[in-house]
Amino acid sequence: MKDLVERLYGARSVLALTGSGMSAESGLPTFRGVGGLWHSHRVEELASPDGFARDPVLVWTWYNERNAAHRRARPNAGHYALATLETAVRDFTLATQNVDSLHLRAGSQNLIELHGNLREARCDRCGERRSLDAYGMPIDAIAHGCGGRMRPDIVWFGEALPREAWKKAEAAAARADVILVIGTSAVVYPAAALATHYTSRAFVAEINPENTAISAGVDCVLRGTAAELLPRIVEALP
Ligand code: BJW
Repeated sequence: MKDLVERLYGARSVLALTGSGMSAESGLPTFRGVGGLWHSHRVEELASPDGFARDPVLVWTWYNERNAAHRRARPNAGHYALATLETAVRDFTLATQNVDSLHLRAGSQNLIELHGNLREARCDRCGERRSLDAYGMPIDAIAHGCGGRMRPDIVWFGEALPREAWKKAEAAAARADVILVIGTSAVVYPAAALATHYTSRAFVAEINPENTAISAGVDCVLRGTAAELLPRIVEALP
């Protein structure tokens, strides 16, 4: 940890990449671990354009349940530590794969939501948007007046990430002195590439209780949880 703290102290530019493990201590499940979302649900049915075309009610029922869980959850000490770290570094970018809005609620400002969010739905034909409240998408409003269907404003498998968000994240990775990779298995691309392919100058540190696809290739591995380690790192900064 001492090495990472020194690197952070001397850094002009920092990128943090987070995944679902970031919100585990807020009570939200990860995707691939034991008890993860993909253990009880088939990915292709729920997180793909084909699955949505086949059964939009099933897909919305699942996302409405997740939306309700996100709203019940509270940001944890790790989310707050990243928001604090942002105030200590001049050029700090937080790129998250999460759609749960917990970084936003913890006060992070320069936030890129790589896989979208569950605050809005959009029509898959005309692009019209509507905000989602705690009840999510009313099932009887999925069919849109233009003939399209309202879908969650998130990125499914086979879909491109929002262009501006991706450009901004790539640029942040390319100029970063330190990249923190927190709570992600780093198997989903292109997000995982931020920790591996755009790191010409960066010291890359992983924070995760488990081994991941990138552990062997990073500069520093801290085995522990986000809510436990991130506050300690921020407190250790001079
Ligand atoms: C803790 C902890 C604690 C636990 N503290 N840590 C073959 C090779 C390479 C790529 C591909 C390929 N075949 C297909 C692809 C592309 C595909 C892909 O990457 N597939 C791989 C799985 C093989 N990617 C895509 O399709 C992407 N789009 C794309 O490539 O577009 C190309 C294109 C270009 C131009 C035009 C058209 C297309 C899109 C990917 C979208 C991913 N979507 C999902 C679901 C939607 C959002 C949602 O419903 O929430 O995003 S999938 C799911 O995985 C979700 C997550 O954001 C994402 C990442 O998962 P994450 O967060 O890493 O979770 P886990 O469970 O895997 O890991 C949790 C970690 O936390 C673990 O390591 C734990 O140990 C740790 N942990 N507790 C810290 N307390």
